[in-house]
Amino acid sequence: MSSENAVVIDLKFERREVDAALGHAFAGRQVLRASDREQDLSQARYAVVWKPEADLFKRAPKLEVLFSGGAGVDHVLTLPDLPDIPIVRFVDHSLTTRMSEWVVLQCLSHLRQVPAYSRQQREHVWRELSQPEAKELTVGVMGLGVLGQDSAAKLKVMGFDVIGWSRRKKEIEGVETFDANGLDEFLSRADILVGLLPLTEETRGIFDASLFGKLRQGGALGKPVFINAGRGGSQVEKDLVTALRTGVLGGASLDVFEAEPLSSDNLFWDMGNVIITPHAASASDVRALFHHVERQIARHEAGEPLQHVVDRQTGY
Ligand code: NDP
Ligand code: OXD
Repeated sequence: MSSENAVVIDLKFERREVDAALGHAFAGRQVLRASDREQDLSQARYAVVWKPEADLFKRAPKLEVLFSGGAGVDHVLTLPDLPDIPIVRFVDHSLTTRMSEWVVLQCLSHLRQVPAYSRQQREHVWRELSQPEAKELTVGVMGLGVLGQDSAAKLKVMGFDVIGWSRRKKEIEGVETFDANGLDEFLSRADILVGLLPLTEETRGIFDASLFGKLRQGGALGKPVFINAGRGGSQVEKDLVTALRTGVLGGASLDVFEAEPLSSDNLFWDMGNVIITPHAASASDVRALFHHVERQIARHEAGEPLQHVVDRQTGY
């Protein structure tokens, strides 16, 4: 099989899942593993990467398209020797749906007081807590891209009042939207803030003490809740800990962290009002990822434009 159509796989995912998915993908095309240091990648045209090897681009100088193994591309854009070729991010129904499930689950968990009831269960306490309705809460979604828009739609189905914020204003039926200039007004209305932003120079550290202080106090939950599944680099964790301890925030759900994996002595683990998941809000389904890559390679080889190409200027 010619190595000129080869696709390099450099995914720091569960090996068994990658192997199983490769059994159904890239028929007629040579598949090369970057983890095999003996492998000659010099003629490969495509690479599918998640946290790739540092010298990948030196070993594979003829790449034409780089595919991110996930929706986020911060792990790619900071790579040394990154070639000037299109970077395609992963956009797929499976990824979108999983994220919306996680977002709805977290919003409902705070609405229905899951952290408090879990504590009561551990302490064998039978006490009913007050119960607002979803419609009494405004959920503010920061980032109205593929994931933010689907989450917003599904939160609305559950009855939440939903507002959204993005760099450029969006028109979304039933959702009041704000652009970059409307941030303060947007925050002042949110009882639950959901972060679904990419990590860029502009969004690094955006969730800080000043931002938490602008969220609505005294809503149906009493205190605002912060939920983040975008990137940990967007949250200032020392500010977040302080906000949770001082009651500026009533709770949080965190899937992403400044440093991952979260160290075993991190303060968040033992905060009763914080729900933690290990960067698992929406893991890439590897079979769906490879089918998406196959579709894009077919477009590229047919002379059609690639889809979901990253804008290097904005960084997402
Ligand atoms: P998109 O590129 O489709 O959407 C990004 C959104 O963020 C857009 O609405 C964009 O605004 C907005 N945005 C970007 N920068 C700014 C800014 N400076 N100010 C205001 N708004 C901004 O991305 P996706 O929805 O597909 O994914 C979002 C992120 O979710 C990923 O980048 C990744 O980091 C994270 N993710 C996390 C996962 C997990 O398991 N935890 C899984 C998958 C993704 P505009 O519309 O105006 O361009
Ligand atoms: C992604 C992720 O960006 O899983 O897809 O974080």
